[in-house]
Amino acid sequence: LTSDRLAAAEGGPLYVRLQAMIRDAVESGRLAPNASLPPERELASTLGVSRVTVRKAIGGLVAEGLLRQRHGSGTFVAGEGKRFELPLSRLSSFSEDMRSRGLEPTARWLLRQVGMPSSAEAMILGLSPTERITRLNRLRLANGEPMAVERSLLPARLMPDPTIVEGSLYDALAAAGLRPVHATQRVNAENADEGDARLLGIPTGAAILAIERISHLADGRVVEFTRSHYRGDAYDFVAELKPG
Ligand code: 16G
Repeated sequence: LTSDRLAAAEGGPLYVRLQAMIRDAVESGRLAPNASLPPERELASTLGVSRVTVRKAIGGLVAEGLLRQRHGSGTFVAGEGKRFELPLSRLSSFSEDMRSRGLEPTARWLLRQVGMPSSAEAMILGLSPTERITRLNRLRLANGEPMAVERSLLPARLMPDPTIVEGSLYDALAAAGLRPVHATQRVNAENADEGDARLLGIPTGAAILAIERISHLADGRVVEFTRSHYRGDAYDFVAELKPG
């Protein structure tokens, strides 16, 4: 990305020419998938344009899906649209799913606390309204790339100290003898709100798959209620069907 190339870019307003230059750099492979762009300030000074122009150009390309923005780590070229296939009918964990693909699962904590449930939450977990619950909200990443935002609720009786969940919730539950053995899932399509979009590095309003899982222990007690928002551009959920 140089000022010479910017001068050579197709006419129109400056930010449009800047977009044309970046698009060309991506299409020609000079900017590879996942390559990061220089910081806004640096780009503005290299190209001799204002930061407002750079921001406007990049904002448009993020909305188009050519670039992604990751909170705190800048702007980079979107991946090559590789999609993950996940089984819809197995009681597996995010960490296991990613490891089985040779990817490193990590999490960024958004919330990890014990508190009182709303009446709806108490009902879902089958608790009395005075029983405390543990809330775990995480951004889930695979090799550093955001994949899903997960918000889990557990009875605090089963998970009194949420700080014991380091990487995998299911590993922490298994260690306490509380690995779920049965679950029901509901899947629906939604549009990412601003908060989730920022976390996932996708445009606001982009398609996401919202999955709710209620998991039970062998004795039937509910151990988790998790709402997962998966990037619609990164996931296919597949299920094996038998005649019913
Ligand atoms: C999966 C589950 C989620 C579970 C999590 C545990 C779906 C749709 N959801 O993301 O309910 O809480 O795995 O993963 O598959 P962890 O053990 O890596 O924390």
